[in-house]
Amino acid sequence: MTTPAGLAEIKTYADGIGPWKRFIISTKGSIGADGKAVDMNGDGKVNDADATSTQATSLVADAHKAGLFVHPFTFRNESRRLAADYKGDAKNEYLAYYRVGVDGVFTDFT
Ligand SMILES: [Ca+2]
Repeated sequence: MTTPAGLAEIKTYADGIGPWKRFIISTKGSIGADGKAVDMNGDGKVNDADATSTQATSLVADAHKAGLFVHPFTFRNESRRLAADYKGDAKNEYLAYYRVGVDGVFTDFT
């Protein structure tokens, strides 16, 4: 559904898409020798704060080329839900996605 052909199919019945935000900008953590995700920030928990953002995919641009709006989900103002490079500030995550060109977002923290 996220390929140009899939997006063209969606355009036959919808005006936009609401993908999981990781389809646009994902996160990447580290796996230790034990095969488990590494607690990079040493807080005793493994979550999004132990990962960093990846380069954006072409999904937003591809969707716009197909004439679709893009409103990814779900944005949260919780440090455990924010990749380390957002430095615990949800505004940095919003900015990253708006710079990629999203038209709106679904959030739990308006
Ligand atoms: Ca951690």
